[in-house]
Amino acid sequence: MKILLYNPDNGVTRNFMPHLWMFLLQALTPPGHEVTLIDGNAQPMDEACIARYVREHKIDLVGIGAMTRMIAKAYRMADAVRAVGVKVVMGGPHVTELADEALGRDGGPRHADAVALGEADETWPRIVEDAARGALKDVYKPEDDFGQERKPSLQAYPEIPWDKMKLDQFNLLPGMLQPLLKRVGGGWGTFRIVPVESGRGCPYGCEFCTVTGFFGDSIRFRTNESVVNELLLLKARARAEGGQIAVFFIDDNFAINVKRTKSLLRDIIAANAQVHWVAQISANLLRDEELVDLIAAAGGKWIFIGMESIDPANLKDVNKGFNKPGEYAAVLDRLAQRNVYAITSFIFGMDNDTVGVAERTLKEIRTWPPGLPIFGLLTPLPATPLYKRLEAAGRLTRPKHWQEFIPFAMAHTPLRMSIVEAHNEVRIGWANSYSPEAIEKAVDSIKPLGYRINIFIARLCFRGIYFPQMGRFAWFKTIVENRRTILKLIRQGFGAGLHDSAPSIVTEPATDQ
Ligand code: B12
Ligand code: SF4
Repeated sequence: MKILLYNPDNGVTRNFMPHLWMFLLQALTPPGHEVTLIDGNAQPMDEACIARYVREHKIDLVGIGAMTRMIAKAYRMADAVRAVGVKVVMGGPHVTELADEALGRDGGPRHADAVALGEADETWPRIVEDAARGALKDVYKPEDDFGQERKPSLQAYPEIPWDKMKLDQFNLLPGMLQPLLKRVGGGWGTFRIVPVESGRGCPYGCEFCTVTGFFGDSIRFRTNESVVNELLLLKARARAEGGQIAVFFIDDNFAINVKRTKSLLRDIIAANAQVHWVAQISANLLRDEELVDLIAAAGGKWIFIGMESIDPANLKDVNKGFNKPGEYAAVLDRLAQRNVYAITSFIFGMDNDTVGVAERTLKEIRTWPPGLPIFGLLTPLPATPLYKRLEAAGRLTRPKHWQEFIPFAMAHTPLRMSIVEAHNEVRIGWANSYSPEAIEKAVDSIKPLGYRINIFIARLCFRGIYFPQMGRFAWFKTIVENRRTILKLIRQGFGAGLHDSAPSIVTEPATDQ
């Protein structure tokens, strides 16, 4: 069979990173089938386009995966594929929670021929074989022989053939500059951010989060050896093509078992498998100095921290009382001392938030080392405890908000301010953190040129999460607005020599330490 795995675009940002599920399912496809991957964020497609693609390439089966926010687009694309007579299987967190919606059993139209519930590592080969025999079932569940839910062990993790895969659609650098960039520093002809997982599951059960329900509260890990080998493969590919690769460890809490994380980091260092990487780690686990030393030595550059709020009452409300706002500054300082910076994520519209929450949060942020603050709104995702609580209290204003996705819009009424006020707080957060003045201040607070460039580029990219930056004109305008900072960097670059200004992502440590 010819199989197409398709991930719809999120309609807001061009994703900076492809989705792991596609690569994983491709690697788990039984032999004898041809699998093509299309990420709508890198290759935008509409309904007519996917229908044409499927016809022209004689595709026999289409697999679509989507988060809640892209599900409306996913359904439209699935409808277009089914209209040309090709079967569609859907998977991922949204259809796992609302399988009846995808299968048209809730009174709405049917969008998928089959739905894969939960983790599909073990069910995917069965789905492919059933589809090849023309015997696709409606629902595939990860179960053992006794009908008990079964979470795949990650001990025998498939080898994703990163060295052979076509990754052209995921190069983040503009095509016309590639020949020139190939010769800069350690080679910048390509730059890709690749998702790698080292484990799954999180026991913390925060009220708004899908993860504990979906992946379970027991944590499973890959072997250190399999993770290290994957990093070595990625590193070798980047070198071979005169480019750079950075890794996003997509584990929900990369240091959930500190002992195991330390052992993985030690193995990465011992194998010289360092690439620059980002990982998500909760603040409470970053108290450990030795862990932070190892993170820095193993290539960690950015840590995503779900801070959510600086108000302990809010954190308690959403079952995230293990976050202690009083220690945020110390945690960020500990990282910054090792040139590791943080992506700090905040949620506004929580039950104890009042007007002014953005300014109160920004006041704290200004006292911290520079990072990448991001601001969102409390969102009731289907099947989360938050959804159930708000539904029971009659507070959902758009109970099926995913059917008409609106970025940065609430779907319920906060308790101590209005929806419009909550939206305004988010706008204040973004506008203040990503103004040309704020970006200049963040860059100026760091000395080494490589890190200054790093934070500047990262800030420009993150700005686009809230302020649409699609298209050349939007980028041109952003660059003109930030010309003062750009000129400062250029001046420092010429002072330091061109090679010092191009830190290599593949080799460690960065050139300008
Ligand atoms: C990495 C990640 C991101 C990345 C982007 C995604 C990317 N390019 O990889 C970043 C950091 C940008 C991100 C952002 C956001 N994310 Co996110 N993210 C994740 C994370 C941590 C890992 C995803 C992953 O690769 N998992 C590992 C793979 C193997 O699992 P999987 O994708 O679920 O796939 C398995 C199954 O679902 C199934 N499957 C999936 N698709 C398909 C398709 C078919 C055909 C089949 C058969 C099976 C199948 O098989 C796979 C193997 O078992 C997950 C949490 C998690 N642990 O999954 C959250 C998660 C997906 N994100 C979530 C959310 C809410 C967001 C944001 C909306 C947060 C925000 N408020 O801004 C944004 C929006 C992103 C956007 N731009 O649209 C939610 C989604 C919940 C939901 N119901 O939709 C999750 C589950 C976390 C949570 N807190 O609940 N995210
Ligand atoms: S710590 Fe993160 S992944 Fe774990 S339940 Fe809370 S929000 Fe979800």
